[in-house]
Amino acid sequence: MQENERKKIVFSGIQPTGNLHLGNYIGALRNFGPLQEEYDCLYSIVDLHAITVRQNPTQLRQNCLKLMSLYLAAGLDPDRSLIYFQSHVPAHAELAWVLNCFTYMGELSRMTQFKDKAQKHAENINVGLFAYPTLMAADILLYQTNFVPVGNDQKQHIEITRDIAERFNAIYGDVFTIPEPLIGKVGARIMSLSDPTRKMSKSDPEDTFIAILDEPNVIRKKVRRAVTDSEALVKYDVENKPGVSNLMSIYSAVTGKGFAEIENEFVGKGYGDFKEAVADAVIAELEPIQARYRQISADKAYLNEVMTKGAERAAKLAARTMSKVRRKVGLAATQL
Ligand code: AQP
Repeated sequence: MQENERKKIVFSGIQPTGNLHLGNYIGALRNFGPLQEEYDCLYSIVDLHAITVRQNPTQLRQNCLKLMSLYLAAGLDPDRSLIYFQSHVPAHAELAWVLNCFTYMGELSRMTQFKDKAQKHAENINVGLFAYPTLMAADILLYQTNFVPVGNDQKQHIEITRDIAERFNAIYGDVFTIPEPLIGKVGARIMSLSDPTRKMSKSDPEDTFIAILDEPNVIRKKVRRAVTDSEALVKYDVENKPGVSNLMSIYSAVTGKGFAEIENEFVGKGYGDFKEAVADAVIAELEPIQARYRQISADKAYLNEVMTKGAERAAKLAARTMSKVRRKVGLAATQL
């Protein structure tokens, strides 16, 4: 790349809503580090998104720090990537408001995540939950993002982000870069261990997911208990063997082996052997991250420094887009 050529921008975020699981790791987090080589990356702890569902305030604060420690333990380098809390850059909320005015109720009503979460939290279907995609669009568009690494479940939200940006640009000129999703081929949708037809989710009961920070013996127990079928055949067939296929996706994602190779490896062997191999591979993948996490999370001064610097740098970048947006929509500057 020419020295004067600007690197493309990558943005992604994870909600500090609980224990990060293997789905978050395989679908998103583990893809973040390698992107730092080629792109200018921003990785946010999206705490404003988290409060669309009721949170315990003390726990939310702890979860934010926990998530930042995990980002760092998974290989994010604060000298190369911008790591910050979403709520420390008020421009996210400001742009989200503007974008709300360019987004239709019908569009938001079609979002699968809204429908799922409205069902899960029927007692609290708030406006924030409904407008979640416009805040996510603001996160992405504020930084003129080119690529958004996410799991498959977020594809629809990237599509609406593109629609909103194109609509805005059609009225006001080229204000926003149109982003594209980066979705991995394997493991973009890891399913629940107890119901492999549903995605693995932080807010489901503990035994349905493997947390990144689960102890090795807990991981082994959870894999052993994962739902499979009675055929005793390791074969990738999502429709008829969703449990086995899910474990194969996990195994493939952490070992790099293809599905055919995995099927051959376990010819004539039962699910017992297969599950032990899956557990071994997952433990081997997560143990080094867990060790780094224990070190990093104990260093509060370091975490504070990363958090503060990240917010300052992100706020500067966000201010550029925000001042353009304000000018375009006709909000008066503070100096006449
Ligand atoms: N099961 C999954 N498989 C692959 N990728 C996944 N992601 C989430 N679940 C899976 C990806 O992880 C990133 C962060 O997700 P999030 O913070 O938006 O929240 P979530 O994990 O999608 O939500 P959960 O697990 O259902 O928790 P709650 O209940 O708190 O909302 C995203 O890139 C997502 O694609």
